[in-house]
Amino acid sequence: MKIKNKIILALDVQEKNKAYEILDELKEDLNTIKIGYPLVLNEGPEIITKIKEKYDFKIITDFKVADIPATNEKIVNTTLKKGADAIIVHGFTGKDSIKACLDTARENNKEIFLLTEMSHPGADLFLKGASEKIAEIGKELEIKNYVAPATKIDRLKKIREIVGKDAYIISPGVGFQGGSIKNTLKYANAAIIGRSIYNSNSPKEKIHEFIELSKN
Ligand code: OMP
Repeated sequence: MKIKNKIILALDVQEKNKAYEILDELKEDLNTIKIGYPLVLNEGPEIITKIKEKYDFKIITDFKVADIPATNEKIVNTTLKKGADAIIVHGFTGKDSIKACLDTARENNKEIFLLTEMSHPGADLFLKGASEKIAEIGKELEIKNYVAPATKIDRLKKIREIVGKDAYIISPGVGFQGGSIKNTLKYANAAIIGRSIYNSNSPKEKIHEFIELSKN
């Protein structure tokens, strides 16, 4: 997955017209977007197919899949068949649940992103201890793609060390949650950015600011 400008837009708006407005504005600056519950629960899962047909974006669906293997398989299969290119999967549920997602994605010729550690402060209570183990399971299963936090650079660095230089890490928490794009891109391949862009008066200017900041 080659991510243009190393930025993935987290399109957490809820109305499809708002989503289209932002995508129209940013279609030259991006080639990858992330959509999840906020938009899909409001507009229905067909929104994945509609965006895929209307635009040229790679779509990562953020459903943070976290169930038993049999249920995970159904969630991943349905999502990918709607047109998503990849799906984000929680790691804390363990190896069998992760593997069910990975196998289903492979059957569809698509990908999973394994979420190792979360970006918000509350995640430290449980996920801090687990994230290294989750990354190790990912490595064991030969998972290529990971999600790790831009708000906790030491943790992002540690996860990069475990998954290795060839793994693909995308990192949320830049901007609104306080993470810096420049520091994040030292260890991650791309930054996931939502509110700072879609809530801005000029999403286009904002994204160009991030692109500049990532270089300087
Ligand atoms: P902003 O904080 O608005 O830039 O959005 C960040 C996006 O990344 C949202 O869609 C979150 O749901 C998502 N996210 C996190 O913020 N933290 C995580 O640890 C994991 C994710 C994610 O899996 O994408």
